[in-house]
Amino acid sequence: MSSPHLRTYAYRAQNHPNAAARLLLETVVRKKSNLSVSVDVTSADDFLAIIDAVGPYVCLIKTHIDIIEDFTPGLIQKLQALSQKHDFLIFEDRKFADIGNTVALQYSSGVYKIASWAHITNAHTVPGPSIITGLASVGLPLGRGLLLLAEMSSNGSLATGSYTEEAARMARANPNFVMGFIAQRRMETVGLTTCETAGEDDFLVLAPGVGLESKGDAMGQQYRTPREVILKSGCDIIIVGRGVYGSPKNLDIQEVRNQAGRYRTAGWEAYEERVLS
Ligand code: S5P
Repeated sequence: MSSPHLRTYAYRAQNHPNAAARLLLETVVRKKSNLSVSVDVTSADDFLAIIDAVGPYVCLIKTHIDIIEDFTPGLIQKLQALSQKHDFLIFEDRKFADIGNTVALQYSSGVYKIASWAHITNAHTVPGPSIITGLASVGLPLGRGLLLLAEMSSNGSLATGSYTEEAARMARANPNFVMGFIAQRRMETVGLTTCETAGEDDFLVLAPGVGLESKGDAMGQQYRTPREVILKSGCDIIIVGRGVYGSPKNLDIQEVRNQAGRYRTAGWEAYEERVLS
């Protein structure tokens, strides 16, 4: 059997054990889009305007809900209405990083009640496997999916080597709730000993640090092109923030739409080349 990244998204959708991963892969196929836009703006109006503009081009909207200055619970209802209107899933980039009991409370409760609306969330592996147990106790009954941060796009990241390998092993031990990774490359052989071979697990790799023009920012972010990420590194979904919406101070919604279309095309062409060639 070929490595998962050489199979079509449609094939992988039919066989994935995690409900949120299946929904995501089905959405990717329906919309011919492996683009996730990361909407990192602080005003609720800008947040909704960007999502409404990019909605037709994305499979997934990534949020940092705690940066919105004028957050109200009504914002979640508007986000969900846009998710219905444009047919995309929601990924809250919460990066949980505490003991199981605490992350279960942070995921289910508080102001944001993330588990009630985010199909997907993510976690650092620093605390060890108990972070998965804690989050799964809340998310699995709701059909949610978890991504483990196995690597980061920022310069000097400590998530390398044996840390990344351990994250891969933690995922393999929890394939029902862990649907994949935030990483920069395919992960199926990472962390295997010399006598182990890759199993049938299909972990999706969602890759941030994607830009068509810029190579980075002034705070350590590093960008690669959609082609490098999808074709050369074998990741499944590109996550693009400022490459799509530019500077929130000078939002130009028509330009946001154009950029979303451009990244969608670049990501999809790279996928077709990977799978069909
Ligand atoms: O390694 C990472 C992991 C994440 S989730 N590097 C990242 O940049 N991210 C997130 O992706 C980051 O928090 C931000 O929301 C987004 C990248 O935004 P951009 O504007 O640099 O494309």
